[in-house]
Amino acid sequence: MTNISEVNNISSGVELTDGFHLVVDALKLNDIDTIFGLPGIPITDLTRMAQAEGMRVISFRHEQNAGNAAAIAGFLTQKPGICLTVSAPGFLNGLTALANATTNCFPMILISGSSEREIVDLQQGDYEEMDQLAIAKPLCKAAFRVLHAEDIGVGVARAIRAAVSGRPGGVYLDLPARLFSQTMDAAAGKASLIKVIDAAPRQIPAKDAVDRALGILKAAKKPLILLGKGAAYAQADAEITALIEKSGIPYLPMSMAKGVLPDTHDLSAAAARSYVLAEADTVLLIGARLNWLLSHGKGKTWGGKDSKEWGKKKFIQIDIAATEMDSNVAIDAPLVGDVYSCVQALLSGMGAGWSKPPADWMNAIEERKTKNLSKMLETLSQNPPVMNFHSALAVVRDIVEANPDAILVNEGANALDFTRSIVNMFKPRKRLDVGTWGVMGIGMGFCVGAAVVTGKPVIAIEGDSAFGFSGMEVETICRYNLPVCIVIFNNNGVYRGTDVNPTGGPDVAPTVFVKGSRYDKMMEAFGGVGYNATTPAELRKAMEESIRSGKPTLINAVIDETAGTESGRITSLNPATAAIKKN
Ligand code: OXT
Ligand code: ADP
Ligand code: MG
Repeated sequence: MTNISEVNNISSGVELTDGFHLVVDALKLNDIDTIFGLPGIPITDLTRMAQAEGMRVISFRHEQNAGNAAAIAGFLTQKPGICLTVSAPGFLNGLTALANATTNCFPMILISGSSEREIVDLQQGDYEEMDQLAIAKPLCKAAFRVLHAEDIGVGVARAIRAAVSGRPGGVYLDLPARLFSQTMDAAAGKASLIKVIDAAPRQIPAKDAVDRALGILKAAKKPLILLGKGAAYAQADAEITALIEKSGIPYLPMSMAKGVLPDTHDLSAAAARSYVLAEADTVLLIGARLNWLLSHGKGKTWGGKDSKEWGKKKFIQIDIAATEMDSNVAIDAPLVGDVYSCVQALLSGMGAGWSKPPADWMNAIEERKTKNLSKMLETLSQNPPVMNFHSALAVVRDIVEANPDAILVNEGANALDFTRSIVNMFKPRKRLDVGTWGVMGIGMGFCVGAAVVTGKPVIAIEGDSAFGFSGMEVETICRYNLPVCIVIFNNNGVYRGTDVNPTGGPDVAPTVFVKGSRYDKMMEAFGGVGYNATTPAELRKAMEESIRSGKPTLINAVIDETAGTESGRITSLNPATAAIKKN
């Protein structure tokens, strides 16, 4: 490790600091106390020094998982999560997480060591040479490079502000190897650091925009509120609850907004999703985008006669990004500002005499809900001879209800979609999943990030394919002794385990894995607890024991390999299925 006191000895009485220390000091000054990363040239000493200076340094087996941990830490805390990687290959491994964070509006900073500019720019072949700044730029909100120790404070401050202000997202900070060993006068170094004041300033909506939104909402006969993960991120839980309860408007939570209000709330229309989307005449979007997950705000999902029709509904949209407005359909009342301020403004503008939505709208929703909920209860009460998604999730649903503070991480296709609709969430920011891209591989990174920054138990419901993308991090989970209970829905493959090679050749079908795999043994290899569960009763016992003990646990839940459908609930996006539907 570089020793600053050695430098100081030679330097005739002037106390010096160096790039390593300035980076750590700049982060600490801004209350950033955790780094998720993977050591190596040129940042190994940075990880050591950060730990020596009291920061938590969580070391991973692959940078993508460290990046995902940082991203979800950002989502949960509103502080940018830090991912630290080595140059070129480590940087590239972290880039998927950086791009995913940006897409999902999670604040994170990918800090990467890099090779020397002079050699990179002349392409002279440095160790792990790559023009990282140029590569990162299109994949994040902002990218900065620091060349001089005295600029580290500015670089870190700009990265923090860029990550959390406005629409949150990923930021890249490029630190060439030579920067770390640069020295400067310690007092001047300290004075060069910046404590960022009000990193994410409130953005108050204009009064005329609020009045316009209220006018439209008041005239609605069939209003609906849609909560997205921007609403969850905003930590405006009490204000959103007050708005929904005061207005009496039914709401739909997007996947990661489940739990902003408890899923069992009377005004939740989740169990009548198709009905309310098609029938509502006015929709208030709060921190949700009209992207593919909402069929772009048009077509049959929204009551249109074909896939193109739009314009039948009035949209009010709360979003911090003005450019989000009209991205898919016309927004009748854009409300640009932060969720907290916009919801507060609506609430105070509503006054005392706000009338609740017409009874026939509420009754029609209630009727659909009751029908769907009782259908669901009936399905969940069945106990088929081979455990399937439903009989396993009936157990998970009970365990999550009994442990409302636990965080649920979820990925897969069927394992994702069934969990989303079956498992109720009771508190905000407790459901973390594949997000806007539907990306596999967030699983173990999210588990580690969530456990580390919240200290709460984590339950991960993982498809067997999904788990494979980040599975090696079970060692990380064991190493830090995190209270993570991973349940693998093992149906022997991607979507199902039943596909066959049509040629009869020796290779199995592309979607099929080794049958009867025992993922629980992976956890045991690192000192964690493994279970193999073939019945709901075994699954329940294992999950209860895991939550009780808080020990790293992996439960291999054996699921009927015929039970899944192609791509889960998004079969229609498969090009072949889409072509069949079209013809
Ligand atoms: O109203 P209707 O009647 O329609 O009913 C709805 C609700 O009203 C009702 N509902 C309820 N009923 C009763 N009670 C309650 N509480 C209740 N709540 C709701 O239920 C229905 C459905 O409600 P839902 O779910 O809200 O609505 P819907 O219509 O599904 O919503 C639409 C969407 C689009 C919002 C929703 O479907 C959604 O969020 N989808 C996300 C889908 C997604 O992102 N999927 C992941 C990607 S799939 C694929 O890409 C995969 N890959 C490729 C790959 C990826 N992704 N990434 C990378 C890096 N590489 C490759 C791979 C490899 S998945 C995958 C692995 C799959 O295999 P696994 O082994 O991991 O998983 P298994 O499939 O389990 O084997
Ligand atoms: P979902 O997938 O749940 O629908 P999206 O990720 O598509 O959610 O949308 C989240 C939206 O929330 C983004 O458009 C983002 O700009 C917005 N957003 C994020 N944080 C805030 C905030 N504090 N205030 C207002 N809007 C926000
Ligand atoms: Mg599977």
